[in-house]
Amino acid sequence: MYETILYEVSEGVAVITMNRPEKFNAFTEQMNKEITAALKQAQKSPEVRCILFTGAGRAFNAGQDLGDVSGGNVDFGGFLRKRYNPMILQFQKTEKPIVAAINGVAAGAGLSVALACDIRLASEKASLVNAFVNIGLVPDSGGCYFLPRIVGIGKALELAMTGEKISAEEALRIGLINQVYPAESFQDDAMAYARKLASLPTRGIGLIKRTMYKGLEMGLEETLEYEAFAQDAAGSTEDHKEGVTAFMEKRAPRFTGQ
Ligand code: T3D
Repeated sequence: MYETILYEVSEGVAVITMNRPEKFNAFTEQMNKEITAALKQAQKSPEVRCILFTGAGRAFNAGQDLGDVSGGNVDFGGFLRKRYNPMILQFQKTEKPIVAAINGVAAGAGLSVALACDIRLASEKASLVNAFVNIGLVPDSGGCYFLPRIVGIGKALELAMTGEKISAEEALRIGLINQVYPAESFQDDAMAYARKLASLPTRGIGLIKRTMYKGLEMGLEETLEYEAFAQDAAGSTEDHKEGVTAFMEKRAPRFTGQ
C-alpha cells in the first residue's frame, strides 16, 4: 500500500519506518503524504495504542531530498504549506503517543519530525543536526516551534545558528531526547518502550497529549478550564475505572485503551 514507508502493527504498536535507506530516508513528496496517511490510519485503528516512528538502514532521516530541489526556482512557502505542514500537524492531531526511535542521523526536517514526536529515543550511534543553516535556510516543519520549547531558547538558537551536529549523548544531556540505548539492542529497547506505552490508558494518554500541547499556548486560567474538560473525558473511560478498582484490590491494572 505504501511505497516510501513501511507500516506494521504488532502488540498494539504501529511501527512506521521511513524506507529510502540509500538516500538516508530523505523526504520526497510521496513520503510526506504517506507519513500523513499512515498517522491517520494509526489514529483510526483501535488496535493501535502507540506509534513507533523510525528509519531504515543507517540514518533516521536527512531532511528534504536535496536532489529534488537543487535546480533552483523553488516556491519554498508553497512547498512547505502543501507537503510538510499537513504532515507535522498530523503528528499533533494523532491522539496516541508517538515515539521517535532515532536509529542514526536526524538532519533538517528529519530532526523537526523527531521533535514533533512526543518522546525521543536514540541509539548511541545517532546524531542530530539542525542542518537548515548549512544551506542558508530557516528551521522549518515545526523546528522553530518545538526546539525552543524542548531545550529552551538559548540552546535552540545555538543549534539552529551553528548547524553543528551533536551526539546522542549530548542531546540527552540538554534534554533534546529522552533515552539513549546501545546500538546492538536499540530496536528491541525502542520496541519494549513502545509496548509499555501501548499497555497504558490510551485515551487518557491522548488527552494528556492534547491538553499539554494546548497548555503551551494558553494562560493558567484557560489551562485550568481545559484540564477540567479533559478530566471529565478521562474520568469516564473504562481505564480510569480499572485503575481505581485495581488500586483498591491491590493488584496490577489491566488497561484496554477504552
Ligand atoms: O526546498 C527546501 O529545501 C525546503 C525544505 C527544507 C526541509 C529540509 O529538510 S532542509 C535540510 C535538508 N537536509 C540537509 O541539508 C542535510 C544534508 N545532508 C547532510 O548534511 C549529511 O548528509 C548528513 C549530516 C545527513 C549525514 O552525513 P554523513 O557524512 O553521515 O553522510 P553523507 O555521506 O553526507 O550522506 C550519505 C548519503 O546520503 C549520500 O549519498 P551517496 O553519496 O552515498 O550516494 C548523500 O548524498 C545522501 N544524502 C544525505 N542527505 C541527503 C542525501 N541525499 C539527498 N538529500 C539529502 N538531504
